[in-house]
Amino acid sequence: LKYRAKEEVEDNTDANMEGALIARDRVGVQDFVLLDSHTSETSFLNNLRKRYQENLIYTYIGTLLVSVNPYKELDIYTVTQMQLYRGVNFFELPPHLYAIADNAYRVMCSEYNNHFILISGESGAGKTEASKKILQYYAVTCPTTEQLQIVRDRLLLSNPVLEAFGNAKTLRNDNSSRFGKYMDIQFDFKGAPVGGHILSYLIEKSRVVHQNHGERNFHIFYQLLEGGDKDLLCWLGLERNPQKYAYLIQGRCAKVFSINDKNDWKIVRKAFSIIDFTEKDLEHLFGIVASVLHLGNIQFEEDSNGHAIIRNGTQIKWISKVSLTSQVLSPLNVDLAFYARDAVAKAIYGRTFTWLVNKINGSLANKDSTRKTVIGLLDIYGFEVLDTNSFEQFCINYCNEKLQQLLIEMTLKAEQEEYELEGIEWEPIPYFNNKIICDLVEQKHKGIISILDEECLRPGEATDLSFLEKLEEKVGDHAHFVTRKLADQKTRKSIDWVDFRLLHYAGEVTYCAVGDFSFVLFQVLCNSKNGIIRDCFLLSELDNRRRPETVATQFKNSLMSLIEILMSKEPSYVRCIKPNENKEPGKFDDFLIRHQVKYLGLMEHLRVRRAGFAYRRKYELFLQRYKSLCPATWPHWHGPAAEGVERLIKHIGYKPEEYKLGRTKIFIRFPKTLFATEDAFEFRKHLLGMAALEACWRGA
Ligand code: AOV
Ligand code: MG
Repeated sequence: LKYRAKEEVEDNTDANMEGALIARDRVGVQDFVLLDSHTSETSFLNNLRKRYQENLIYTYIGTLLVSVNPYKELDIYTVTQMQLYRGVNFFELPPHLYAIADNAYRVMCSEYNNHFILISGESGAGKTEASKKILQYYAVTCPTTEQLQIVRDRLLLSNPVLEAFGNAKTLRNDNSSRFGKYMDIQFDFKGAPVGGHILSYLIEKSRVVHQNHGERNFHIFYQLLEGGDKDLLCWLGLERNPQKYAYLIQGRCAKVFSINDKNDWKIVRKAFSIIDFTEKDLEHLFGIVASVLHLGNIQFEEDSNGHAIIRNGTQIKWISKVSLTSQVLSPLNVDLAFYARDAVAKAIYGRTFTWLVNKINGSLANKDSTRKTVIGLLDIYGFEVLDTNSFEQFCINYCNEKLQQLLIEMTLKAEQEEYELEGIEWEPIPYFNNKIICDLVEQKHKGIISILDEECLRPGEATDLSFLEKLEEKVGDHAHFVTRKLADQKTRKSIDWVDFRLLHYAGEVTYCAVGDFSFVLFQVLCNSKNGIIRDCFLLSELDNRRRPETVATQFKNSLMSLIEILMSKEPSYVRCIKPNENKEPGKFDDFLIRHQVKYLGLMEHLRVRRAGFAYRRKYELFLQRYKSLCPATWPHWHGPAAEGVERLIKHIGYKPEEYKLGRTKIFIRFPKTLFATEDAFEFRKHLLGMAALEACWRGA
């Protein structure tokens, strides 16, 4: 019964074929590979829509999972459901995140290798929810001991803390991730989660000082004001009303219907205590949050010399009390003073976030040196287009571009190259390769980031306009790059802002860029009496500032090493789709979804899958696992592995259309074939006595 799914409709050989066909008509097929008609975009969309309307938000393309955000609570994430998916073969139950999670886990346990699950899709598509559900799945289903409970709790509770400081309401998503996150979950040889490690990517600092209409600052500010007890607020010099703070009112939506700040505050407070934050840590941390709010309320006026003076000293007093030590006396004009104020707020917040991640990592660290395997979860900020897109959107979208590239490399390209390499006959399938856009951004000397770096090295001489001119000169004729004509530039009022436009894989975005951080202010922060701030602004950094890496280059490098981390692991993919622009349950916006299906390359993926092979393994590995199924190969086969495999599959009766033999690997077309073999193996294992067999196929 465990194997019987409610919507088991793909099995045409079933006696009850008629019933299955009727069901299929209603709920569609659970794997796009099984679609009857030729693979047109329309039939793809129809299938997705049918399922969505039946609350079936998940559909496979082979082993890749497509998810459409339901925007409502579904009862498919219960513990009973989790247990249902535990240890069950991939296609025997309706598609689910749990099946992806379980599959990665089982392969990890049996092959002792590392995995990652890449969750992608545009802003609001459901990536963060998916990654949390996968983590919960492991927390509930993996074996654990009393000792390890704490690790499990910390893994789970790192989420509310990071979300409080790193997520915010945007127009596209009420809980939008404003940082990228890659989290390794470490497992011991018994498959128990024993530790974790988080890498975070560029948090959107500009949000601290500026929010667009209809957006909020990071959740933590509102949580603290709503939920913090009276004494705490009093100590921090804060008032409960968010309307009092300049950094919180620009979006004009401090209160949001879907968010319960008071309750979230409680969760975050509890999480802090479990993740091992001391009272001192928290005092400093909330001191920083408060200082940022006070900073935002500092107003400057012009004195008779044209210098900025602070209108009212109250905020400065509070800031000195809860975080900084000294005041800066620096002759700036009023505009620059405001600019410097915001720069300090952003820098403090950004670095505190990094400190927070490090602190959490400390509490997740497993010091035991025995070999561990990992499953990495990648949940980044999704592709987004805003009214004004700053440098941060440029980074976010570039990051999405890189992940799309990784996916192409690891699936479409790798798959086709492998067939060629293995000598398998194959009709090549064309696809759009976004490498050309990644190159435009990151290429040495010629890419946008290089050009930006060069301009940053000419302080005083370079302006935003000269940057734009350089772009025009170096990448002006690139197919994915557009600038306004320079003539237009002349009529623009301010040269602080420059625009250029990129044609991303997911759509067109117009960007403008600014910003830097003053040296003097850095020194003040180094001498702060707030422990966190002192840790975040190390004096030693000042010495290295002669030729600093720009933020763009740092980001580029961090992405490069992320890609390296991922490339060394076995991938699973979840592609999230956003069904409509209004966060509305049940609304399937054809136009919007068709666009995503296109740019995510889902059709190409399906074509490669349909024409291709669901499963492949090196002859040696395949033989080692299944040799007990054939008298000729059991217990030892002394000839070449390829011949052993041939004998083996003849013996168990593979039909010619079910497989192909490559140079080094066997390719199996349908998952069912493999599952039958796997079941036979399980049965055999049972007969032979498990321990002996396992020792044998591990080559012991
Ligand atoms: P994102 O991570 O992809 O956007 P989220 O995972 O935050 O998007 O999802 C956005 C919202 O959609 C959530 O807050 C939920 O209300 C709803 N939602 C998503 N998935 C589900 C689900 N499986 N069941 C019920 N509701 C769901 V961004 O971080 O903005 O790129 O930067
Ligand atoms: Mg998110």
